Amino acid sequence: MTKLKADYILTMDKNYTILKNGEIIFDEKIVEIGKNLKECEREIYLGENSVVMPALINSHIHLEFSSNKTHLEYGDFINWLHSVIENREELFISCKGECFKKAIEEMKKSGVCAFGEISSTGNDLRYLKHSPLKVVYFNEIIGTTPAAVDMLYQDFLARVEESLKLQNDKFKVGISIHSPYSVHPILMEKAINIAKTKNLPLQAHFMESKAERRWLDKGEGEFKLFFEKHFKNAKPLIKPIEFIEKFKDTKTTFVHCVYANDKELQKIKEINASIIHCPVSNRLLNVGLLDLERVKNYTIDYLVATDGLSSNYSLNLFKEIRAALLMHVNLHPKYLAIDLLKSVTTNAAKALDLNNGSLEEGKDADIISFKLPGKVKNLDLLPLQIILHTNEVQKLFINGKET
Ligand code: MCF
Ligand code: FE
Repeated sequence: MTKLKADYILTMDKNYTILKNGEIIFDEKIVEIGKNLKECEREIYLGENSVVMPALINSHIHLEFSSNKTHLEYGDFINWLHSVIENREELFISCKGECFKKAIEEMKKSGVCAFGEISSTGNDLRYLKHSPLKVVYFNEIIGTTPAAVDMLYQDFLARVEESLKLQNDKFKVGISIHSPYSVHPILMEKAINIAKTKNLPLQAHFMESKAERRWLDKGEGEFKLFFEKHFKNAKPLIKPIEFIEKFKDTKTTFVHCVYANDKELQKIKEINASIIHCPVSNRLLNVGLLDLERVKNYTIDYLVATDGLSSNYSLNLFKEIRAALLMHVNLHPKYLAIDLLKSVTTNAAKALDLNNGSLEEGKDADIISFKLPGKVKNLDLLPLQIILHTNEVQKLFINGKET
């Protein structure tokens, strides 16, 4: 049993309780949280201006692309996509053990205890077997060519089965349907059926760019040229609203949604899905900024994530939420900061079905601590100060073990 004492404890519980001079006792799970608790054999005071809060969850990344630094083209979504297709193999080959390790290490330093990995090859599985962080491993299905459907499905099935062998309390399996423009409806149907029978969470990129909107609505624009160049297949295969409907009765997160319209947001709400917002990725691919106010008006939960190093310069989740704080200039920083902390803790835990994200009795002891550079007199501003001043954490506990 360990007891941590900190100047500020941000519980992220339903009442959003902040404890000044608080204490938390835990083993693998959180046992008690409050003030002046019973004595423990191991007690640590974390020092002046110390903060304890739930460890963070990065709900959407692509580790396979972690060797990218300067290869991919930023500034235009379609050009980026062309550059992904051109560089994909080379980037995959150059990301082996050390590369995965570095990527995970960066997340870990920023206080991440769990991440949602989108894997299109299964290359990362061998390494993730020994990941120090919790993993939700989304096997990606992608491909529109009818003649390749069987082959793609067999490859996908084999990856799903390999990953299922690793399932344990730190490794969960999920399925990713890449997007409505890139997956053949037959493949989509089959993959979603597997998710339903095995009760696996789903994730899908959705309405990321204006080009995607135009292609799926009208079969026109830059995507038409893209498909003609790469696949000789120039018809959109599904209406966006039907795409969302296919995820009914599943646990799904839709990534990006920058160009989702009112009907689609309504549908996302109806099927109880959440949205993953990747502001830096959206900025670098120059697709625009998700309207968070609108998402909130539909009472849809949103999660913030980094996306992969394929469309970001860093996997540091504190940097990502700071970017979000600075980008959403129409929202009040004090209230946005609270929502952003929720987006990487409670909302993410709920969407990925993890037993963490808040400091409450019975939750997994996934906890971080760090120090602020000074006192915070007005506790309403604590979330904002945390986001402004934190890059790396001092301690990270996963299931109660310091990692
Ligand atoms: O989220 C970003 C941008 N949108 C779509 N896909 C990806 C992102 N980062 C990596 N990807 C992957 C995706 O999973 O790139 C490939 C897929 O395997 C692109 S599709 C030709
Ligand atoms: Fe992505």
